[in-house]
Amino acid sequence: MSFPLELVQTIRAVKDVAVLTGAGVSAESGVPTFREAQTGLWVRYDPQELATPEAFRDNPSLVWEWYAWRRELIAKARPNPGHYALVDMEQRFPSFALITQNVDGLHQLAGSKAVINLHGNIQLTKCSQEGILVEKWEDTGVIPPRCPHCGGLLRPDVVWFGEALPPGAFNAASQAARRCDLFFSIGTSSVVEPAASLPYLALEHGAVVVEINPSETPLTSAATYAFQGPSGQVLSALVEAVWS
Ligand code: BV8
Repeated sequence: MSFPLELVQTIRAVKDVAVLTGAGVSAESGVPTFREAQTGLWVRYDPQELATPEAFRDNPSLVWEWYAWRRELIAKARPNPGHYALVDMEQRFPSFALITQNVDGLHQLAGSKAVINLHGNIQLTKCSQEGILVEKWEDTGVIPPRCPHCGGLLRPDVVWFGEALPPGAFNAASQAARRCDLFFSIGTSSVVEPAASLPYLALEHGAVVVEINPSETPLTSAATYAFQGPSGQVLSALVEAVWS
């Protein structure tokens, strides 16, 4: 795979880089994305219907089971070459921020340090009443399990549709997008707000924006460069082209 010389020179010259990743970065690790068909049991549910406070209020056991199924899938998943290319890139720039919409923890597992989790972490559980993280609870067979402190329903520590993002995370992500010289948007359908606004914030502040996705997205026409391909392959080829 070849890259425009101008882009290779830009990547070699810039000091401040920000990256936004979505579910597509974990696709080559076998983790289903949101908008591609949900496999097996979940084929009849729309993730946007399940990842909401209303779904949890109306059918807490269904939502808990959906996350248990996803946690099992993710527990078997390993980082792919795209995750490792981003670990490599993090060492190459004086300032680097990895902003992820993913809740699978694969960036951290691969060794990325400067990770901003916009939408939480599926491996963490919190009390739906107190909002505090809960590590251990009695397994009484009741689903969802209950908070050992207050008896409230336990839930995954992720941001559902209609819920606010952790303010610190989104502020840090916005700052990174404003100050960077180069912004990568990788493996995201670029439709979920406010994360989807970040590449435009970078563009407004004069950054070069590079999109990597096998398909077109609403960002594609606005991006400075758009590479259509799987992130594991494209990112590995890019690291090779710039630093080998
Ligand atoms: C909020 C965690 C306000 C849970 C997720 C305008 C402004 C603000 C809000 C809104 C707005 N308009 C609408 C809203 C509401 C809503 C929203 O954006 N709706 C959309 C559908 C229009 N936003 C929210 O509700 C957000 N909250 O704004 O709150 C507020 C403020 C104050 C007080 C109260 C409320 C919260 C959004 C977060 C929802 N949580 N996840 C969980 O995981 O279960 S969203 C989830 O979907 C992901 O985290 C991700 O963010 C999002 C999008 O998914 P992607 O990562 O892009 O994945 P997707 O499947 O869509 O696409 C995969 C892509 O990969 C594809 O493009 C594919 O081509 C590509 N691909 C495939 N293979 C590969 C690949 N790419 C590379 N390599 C490959 N091999």
